[in-house]
Amino acid sequence: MTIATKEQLTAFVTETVRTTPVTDIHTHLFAESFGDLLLWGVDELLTYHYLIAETFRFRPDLSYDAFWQLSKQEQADLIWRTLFIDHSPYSEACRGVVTVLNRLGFDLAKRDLEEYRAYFRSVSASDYIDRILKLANVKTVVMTNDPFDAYERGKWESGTSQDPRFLAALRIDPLLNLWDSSWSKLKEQGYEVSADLSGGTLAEIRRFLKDWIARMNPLYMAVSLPNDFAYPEDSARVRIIDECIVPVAREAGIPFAMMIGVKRKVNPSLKDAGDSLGKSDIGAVERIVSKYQDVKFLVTMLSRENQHELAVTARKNRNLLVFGCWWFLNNPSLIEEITRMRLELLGGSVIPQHSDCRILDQLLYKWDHSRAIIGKVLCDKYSDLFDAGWRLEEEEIRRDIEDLLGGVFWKFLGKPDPAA
Ligand code: RAT
Ligand code: ZN
Repeated sequence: MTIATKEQLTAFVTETVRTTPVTDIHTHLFAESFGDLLLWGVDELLTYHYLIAETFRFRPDLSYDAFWQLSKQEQADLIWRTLFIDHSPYSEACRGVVTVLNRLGFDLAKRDLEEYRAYFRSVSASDYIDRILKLANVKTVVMTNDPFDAYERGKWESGTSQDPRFLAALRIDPLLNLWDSSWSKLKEQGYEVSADLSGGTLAEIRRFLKDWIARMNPLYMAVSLPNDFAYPEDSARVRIIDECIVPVAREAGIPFAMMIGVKRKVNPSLKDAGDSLGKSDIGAVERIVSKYQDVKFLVTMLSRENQHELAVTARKNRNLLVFGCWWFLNNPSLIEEITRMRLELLGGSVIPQHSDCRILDQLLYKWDHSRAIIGKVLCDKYSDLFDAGWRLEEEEIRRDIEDLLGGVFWKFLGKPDPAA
């Protein structure tokens, strides 16, 4: 049906963005078969590392050691009191908890953590996964799977049962960022490698990657890279990219995802909450994607300053697909600005958002909040088109939104959407 008025347009776009199921292309969630690797529930929500960093800002009296010695529930109590009772929870990470509790139907007026806890004790992981995926309207979740993590490796080796809603991504940070120590971990796994990359080391790294690709069937290989990532460069990282990652990505026909701009452990006392960001050299991205035009690259960058040049670089290289508003960018003001700019430069050839959820329940807020912004930006874009005289069919808008919330990803992979 053709949309006749702007009111109809806004209502249709908003409703379609709200109800279209999502493929969430980067999370830290796990299927139920991974056991306690899957985090969920109110204590996990409250001890999310984003909230730990915010708590310490209000508590100059609290020593890092004292905090880390508390049990999870005690940490959650302290965070709840500091960020939700002693202050109003309007930071994005805090608002997220409020959205989740609200969407689960809890009485927010009571602010009674014990009541929320009682519900989580009463529900099974399997029922809760069903409930959250349904409520969040997420059809597929891409995990982050680390073969350098002995605990997770154990899960894969014992043959995890497959839940088609959870798909793998092979994460290889230690290989590219910590070769000095990770080579010995490969050796322990039976690969004949040496620290100086001599002899058959590069071939053995390729064998390691292919073995894990065979085991996990990942949709892509991924790494987070520091803000001073350079390419080309005389380093173990770049040799491994050129001689292992790229040829294996090409052969397996899967993309290489680069998440660029992290400064790890600027405050080690904060543990996972102690990472920061820095501006990166877009030239490194430009050079690698244009050198390997037959390889697909998914790229997201962490600093706001890199966003415009990243979108322009994607205009020049169709093997580069920009994705998500990552981590410190996952805030309403920045999502809106970045999404607007990307749609203006790239049309719909972009993945506007991923959730980066570490806790299952967060799917509710990360997607609710992002959908609202994506919907708002799209309303503006279609409305500008309307003013320019273009008339849209409902079916065309539905197609565009399905693409933004997953279709673009699957087409880039060259695979059918398994949940379609
Ligand atoms: O967003 C986050 O939770 C970060 O801690 C990181 O996990 C980041 O997203 C990453 O994948 O390295
Ligand atoms: Zn992540």
